[in-house]
Amino acid sequence: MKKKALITGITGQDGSYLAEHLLGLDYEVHGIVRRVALEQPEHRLSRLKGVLDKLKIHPANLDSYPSIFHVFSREQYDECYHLAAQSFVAESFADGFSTMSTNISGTHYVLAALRELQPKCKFYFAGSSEMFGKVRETPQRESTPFHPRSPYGISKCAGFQLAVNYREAYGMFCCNGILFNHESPRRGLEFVTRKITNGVARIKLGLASEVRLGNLDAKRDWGHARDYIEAMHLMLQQPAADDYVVATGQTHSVRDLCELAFSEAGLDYNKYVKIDQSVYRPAEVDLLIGDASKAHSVLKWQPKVDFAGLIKEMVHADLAALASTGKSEPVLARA
Ligand code: GDR
Repeated sequence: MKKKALITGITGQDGSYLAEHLLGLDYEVHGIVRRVALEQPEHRLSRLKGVLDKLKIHPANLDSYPSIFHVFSREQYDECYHLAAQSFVAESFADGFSTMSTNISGTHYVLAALRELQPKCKFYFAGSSEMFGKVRETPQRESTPFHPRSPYGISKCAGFQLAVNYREAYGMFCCNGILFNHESPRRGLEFVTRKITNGVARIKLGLASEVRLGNLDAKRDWGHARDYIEAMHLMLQQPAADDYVVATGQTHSVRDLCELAFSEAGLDYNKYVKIDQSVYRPAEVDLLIGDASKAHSVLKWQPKVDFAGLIKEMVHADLAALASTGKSEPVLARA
């Protein structure tokens, strides 16, 4: 019997890599997609284009409990990966209410429907290093206290605690991944890595003359999304449900990222990066560096791609994509 998995957020960076990974392991893969996305398949389902015909897609909306309940009432799943969220931290300052509602209630609806209809289904929640926020210790590990610095971070703390509570109160197999930043050529243009690598490609090809950024001193632990989705899957294969930090253990500043990305295209970032005060956040997470020892020892998980390899892949993917089409996706005004 094939294992059956459901992915919320299957159209995103992580969802698309996870779908490919699970198909490769001979899973039957289902995904929840908003109806609005189904109406614009070329744009919204673009990351799934290589595997779309192998997936079963269910239209549903995380803001509606009946719509989530309906999905789980139709098929039984072995595993559910809850990745769907409003995931852009800056946007959560602009509209904290929708971020809270989608991220907290959406998670609660999925857990409540699972409890009601298929309590044996294993559940993964996409927690985040943003939960550590104003860090209490460095590097951050599973036992580090949370101190979120944004509505997004607060919403992820709530989702994390919901998963823990369903595990403890109802004995459900609920795992939290505490994933540090993870990127790839499939990253949305609003996130700083892709904003920079796309900007480098645009400048190199004469389509732009600058990239406008905020805080260059912020430090992040950046890994490759394709490596991180493997850790999600491994968590659900363990004998007991638990929470795991997933990180590379290396930290770099946004400035280091600029230097590397521009030099990959033979450019000097000092000439092209402009500081834009409007991109600064009202409260910043200054330094993130993860200690993934538990994932190494229990899950036998190791990242394969380092920071330099990641940025190189992203710059060259953006150069190739822009050279072939001459145009890129629209960028959010606030990004
Ligand atoms: P982050 O990712 O907030 O860490 O959350 P993002 O790439 O948006 O920001 C990283 C850091 O770069 C600084 N920065 C800028 N950021 C953006 N987006 N645009 C800019 O122009 C810019 N200039 C400087 C930011 O201030 C910040 O310090 C990501 C998301 O994927 C979350 O959903 C996820 O949970 C965490 O990573 C782990």
